[in-house]
Amino acid sequence: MLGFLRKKIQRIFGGAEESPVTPEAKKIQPEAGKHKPANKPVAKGRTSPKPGRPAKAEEGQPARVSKSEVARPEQLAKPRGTGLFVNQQKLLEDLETGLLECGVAFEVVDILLAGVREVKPREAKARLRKDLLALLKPAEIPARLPARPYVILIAGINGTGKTTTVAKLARYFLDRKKSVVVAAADTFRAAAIEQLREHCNRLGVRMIEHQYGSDPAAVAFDAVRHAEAKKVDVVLIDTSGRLHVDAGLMRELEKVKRVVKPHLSLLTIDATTGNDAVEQARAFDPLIDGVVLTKFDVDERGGALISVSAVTGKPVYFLAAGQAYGDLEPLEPRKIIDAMGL
Ligand SMILES: Nc1nc2c(ncn2[C@@H]2O[C@H](COP(=O)(O)OP(=O)(O)OP(=O)(O)O)[C@@H](O)[C@H]2O)c(=O)[nH]1
Ligand SMILES: [Mg+2]
Repeated sequence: MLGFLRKKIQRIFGGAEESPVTPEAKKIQPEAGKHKPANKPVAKGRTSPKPGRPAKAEEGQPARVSKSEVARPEQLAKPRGTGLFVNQQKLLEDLETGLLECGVAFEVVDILLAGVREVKPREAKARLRKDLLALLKPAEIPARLPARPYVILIAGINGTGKTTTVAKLARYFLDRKKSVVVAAADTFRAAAIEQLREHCNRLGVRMIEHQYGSDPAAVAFDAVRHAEAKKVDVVLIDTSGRLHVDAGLMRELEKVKRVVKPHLSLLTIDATTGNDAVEQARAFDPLIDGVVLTKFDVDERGGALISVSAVTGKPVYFLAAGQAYGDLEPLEPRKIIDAMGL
C-alpha cells in the first residue's frame, strides 16, 4: 500500500539512490548527508535547479516564493547561505512535484507548502508530517449506536461506489449483530434498484423500494418508518449519483436529508479522483458529516484523501479497498504518513 507515494516522498527527503536532492541539501538532512565529506564546497553550477535555467538565488529574484523566504541581502552575500537558500527552493519544488504526482489537488499542495515554507529545510519533513496528521482525521461509528434506528445516508457523484459501500456497511453492522434495512433511494439510474436488491439478497437484508422515477425522500422515509415499526437497528440509504454542479439534484439530496434527518451522512470519494476531489468535497460539504474513500485498492497514492480532508475538515470513517463486502477499513493516519516515508 502507498508504495508509490512512499517512493516519491522518500526521493524528496533523501535516502534513495536516484534522489534529486542536491549534495548541499543532503548536508542539511542528517540521515541523507552521511556519505558527504563535511565542508566540501558545493560545485559551481550544481545548485542550478534545471539545466538551462539560471540559479534563482544568484539572480536574487526566485520565482514562486513567499515573502518570508525571499533571500535577504546578507544571505546572498555568503556563498554557504546562498547554497542553503537554493536548496530550500529545490526542496520545495521537489515536494510540490511529489505531492502533485501523488494526486493531491493543486490548492491543497499550496496549503501544505505554505506550512513547509515557515520552517527551515531540515524541519520540513517534521512539519509536513505534523500538518498531514492534523488533516487526516479518523472517525468511527460508535459501537453502542446512539439511536434506533440509526440512519446513515450515502451520497456522492456517479460511480464513486455508493451502492457497494451501502452493501459493505450492511455487512459491517450484521457482523456487529445489528439488524439492517436498506432504502433503494436511487430511483433514477436504470438497474440501480436491481443492483442493490442483489446485494441485499446475498446479505439477507430487507430492502425498501418504490418504482423508478418516484421521490427518493419518500423511499427513505418509508425505510425509516419500517425500521421504527420492526425495531431495526440501522437504516442505510443508497442515493443516486449526482454531479456536484447540478443544483437540482443537490436540492433533491437536501430534501432526503430534511425528511429523514439521518444521524450520519457520508460522502463517497473515489481515490482515483484528482483535482476534482476538491470541487466535489466543497459542493457536498454542507450536506455531509464525513467521508468514505473508495477504490483505495485501485489508487494507493492517498492524494484524494488528503485533498478532501483539507477542504472539508471532515473525518474519514472508512477506506474501502476492494470489492468484497469485508473490504472496509478504518483510516489509520500514522500508518499512511509512515508509508509516505515522512
Ligand atoms: N476496486 C474497487 N472497486 C469498487 C470499490 N467500490 C466500488 N467499486 C466498483 O465501482 C463500480 C461502481 O460502484 P457502485 O457502488 O455501483 O457506485 P455508485 O456510486 O453506486 O454508482 P452510481 O449509482 O451509478 O452513481 C462497481 O463496479 C463497483 O464494484 C472499491 O473499493 N474498490
Ligand atoms: Mg449506486
